[in-house]
Amino acid sequence: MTAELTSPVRLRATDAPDQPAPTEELADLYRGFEKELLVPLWTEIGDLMPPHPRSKAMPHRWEWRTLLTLADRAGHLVPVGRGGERRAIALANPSLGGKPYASPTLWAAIQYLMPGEDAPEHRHTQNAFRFVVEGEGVWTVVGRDPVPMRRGDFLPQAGWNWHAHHNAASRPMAWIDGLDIPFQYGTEAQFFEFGRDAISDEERVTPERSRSERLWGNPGLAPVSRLGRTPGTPLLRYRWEHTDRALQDQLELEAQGVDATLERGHAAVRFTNPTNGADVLPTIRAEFHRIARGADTAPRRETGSSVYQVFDGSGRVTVGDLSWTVTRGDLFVVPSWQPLSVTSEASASDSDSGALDLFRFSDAPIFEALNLSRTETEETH
Ligand code: 1HN
Repeated sequence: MTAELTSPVRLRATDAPDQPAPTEELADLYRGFEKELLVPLWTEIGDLMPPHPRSKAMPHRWEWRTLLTLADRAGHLVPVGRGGERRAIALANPSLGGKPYASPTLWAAIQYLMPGEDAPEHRHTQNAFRFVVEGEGVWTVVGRDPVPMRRGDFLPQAGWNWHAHHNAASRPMAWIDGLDIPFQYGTEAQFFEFGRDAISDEERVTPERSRSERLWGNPGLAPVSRLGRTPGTPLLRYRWEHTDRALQDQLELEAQGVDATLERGHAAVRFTNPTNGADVLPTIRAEFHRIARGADTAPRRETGSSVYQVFDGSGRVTVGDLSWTVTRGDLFVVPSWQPLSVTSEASASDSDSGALDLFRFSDAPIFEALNLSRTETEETH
């Protein structure tokens, strides 16, 4: 607590109604508050109870090409191993004081693994996922189950699961990691443990399907003996071929006019836990959005923050007062209650469909669980 916060100067600067004229007696009262580590509400209420969310984070975009170049340099200069654990380079929101936080609740990083490299085994209470924009050849070993990672795959991993990564390919590989690190930092309830220094030979194979996929990856079917046992999703890999087909099917159904609930030119799917249809992780929601060529989305804002990555295509994104063109791999953050709108603008280098494909993750499960979830859409369509 600083003197500034409790001094009469600060009080006079506020709009607090019906304040007495400053006197020596009043100044003495405020010195008394400060000495006893007390803060009167009437000097603070505007900041403590704003009329609507005012995020400390700001909208920002990071260009994938720049991240990839720096990650590759790190790959050649900085080893990965015990202690540092991961060659992960976090997005630091420009208004969060240099902390490695994309938003007040979410961590997002590019992770880079050189050919033949291992990232050692550990576990932590933080919930995590990987999303792959390019490359293949890495598998992640979660609870001794080797899970291949390929472009477009989404790999959630609930807290307290052992995990390590290995790059079996002849080329470096990059992907993004999302974790609830900033949120858990605030809870002061985190735990972390080192695992084995090396994974076993049996884990150094790349099966076409992981054990997790064989148990949980058959649509609409759950192994009876395993129901109701995991806090997050037991399915460790959501394959691109399924996501892509679901999006394509939605867009086609909408274009055919046979389903009036679908949004025009905008397909959206949520990654869900096959045991209960809930979010994949207790604190993180993950979705995939496809905006058809030339389509746009109405400005929309919600409580809680999101990070997006462009998977394919190009477009224009507006968040609050800021606007950027985005292309494959670029990441941007949408702070709480800042309106977001997106326009798909195909460029010559984009894939045939000209659609803008966006991977999104957010802290929505936290806000929904606490009854703090609110959404507003500007109806311009
Ligand atoms: C972690 O375990 C991973 O397993 C990525 O790939 C990023 C950031 C902080 C702490 C642990 C991973 C992480 C992390």
